[in-house]
Amino acid sequence: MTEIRHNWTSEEISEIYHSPLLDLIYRAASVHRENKDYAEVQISSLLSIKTGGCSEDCAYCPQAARYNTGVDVHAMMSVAHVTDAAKRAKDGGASRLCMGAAWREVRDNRDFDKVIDMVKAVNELDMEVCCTLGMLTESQAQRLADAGLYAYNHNLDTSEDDYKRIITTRTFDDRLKTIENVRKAKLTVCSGGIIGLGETVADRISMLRTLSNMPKHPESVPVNALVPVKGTPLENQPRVPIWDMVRMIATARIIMPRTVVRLSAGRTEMSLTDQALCFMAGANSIFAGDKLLTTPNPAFNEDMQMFEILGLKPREAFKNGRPQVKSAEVPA
Ligand code: SAM
Ligand code: DTB
Ligand code: SF4
Repeated sequence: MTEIRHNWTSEEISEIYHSPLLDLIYRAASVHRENKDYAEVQISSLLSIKTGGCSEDCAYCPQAARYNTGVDVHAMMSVAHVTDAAKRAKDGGASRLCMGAAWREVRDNRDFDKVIDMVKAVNELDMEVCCTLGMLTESQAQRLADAGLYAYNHNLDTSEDDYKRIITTRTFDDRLKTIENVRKAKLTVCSGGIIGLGETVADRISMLRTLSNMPKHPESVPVNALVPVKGTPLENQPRVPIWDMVRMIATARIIMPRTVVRLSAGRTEMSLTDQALCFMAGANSIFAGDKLLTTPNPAFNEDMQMFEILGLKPREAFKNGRPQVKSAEVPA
């Protein structure tokens, strides 16, 4: 079994990232095959529960209020709407629902109470529930955990050095602090980044180093390819070459051997062959359903055809155990 390490150096990660592509894929695939369930792919479905109008200035994001992206701004969705969407996602093969809100941070108000009700309702459907709501305090993380949340997504997006170029309205340390709060509440951590923002390869390596040197590796690491959206400062960024995506996924797989590595945004621009390479390189999760948060994604049935061709199968929910729901938060 590959040893789990938390002391990777930049040189070591860089050497892995830059190794000849086929050697890199072979090594990552070998690490991946130590996992007896290597042919299983965890499927998450995304749902934007509060869309647009965000106060932050993330240069990639169509939901930042300050950019003219034409995104349909929506207030909080109803719990009934979330339940319907979750049922549809489950029927489509998803084991996890990830609810996203265009918030800078969670506030202790009625909207957060509603999110708590959504978490309970989706948990009742026997699906893993994930949220991505921006910054969180420790007590907010605990409240989500008590309601039955399974995972919290909070991406680093890029390296510490590159962070200010992409986002000025919060710091890299703010990000790390929230991840710490999520860990304190014993939730599982989903944290990764985006490639194609105009970062250097050294930035990618630095971000991977931060993730792999956390006291506990994130249980899932999404690797997103930038979806350039008109109206954002990064609208004219060139598409990332598939080889960069493969290198990121393979490197993540090698340095975080037991982590679920998610082939995330950007799949509509990838062929089946491109995606097959990513799975070979150790990706074992996707976002499925025809929409990410605001941008298109392949439809469930297309992905099921891809799974059929590649001999992959969806992973069932709660393979690694269920979250504890506190009696005070048990749904009525
Ligand atoms: N507002 C919360 C936050 O920023 O943490 C949660 C929602 S935010 C949309 C979640 C993540 O989506 C971001 O951290 C970023 O990694 C990803 N994302 C947003 N826009 C993207 C784009 N155009 N292309 C790729 N990934 C994107
Ligand atoms: C993640 O790493 N990628 C997802 C999810 N976590 C929240 C979001 C991708 C968003 C792509 C742009 C959009 O659809 O708005
Ligand atoms: Fe807001 Fe999140 Fe988009 Fe940044 S990534 S603008 S915080 S919704």
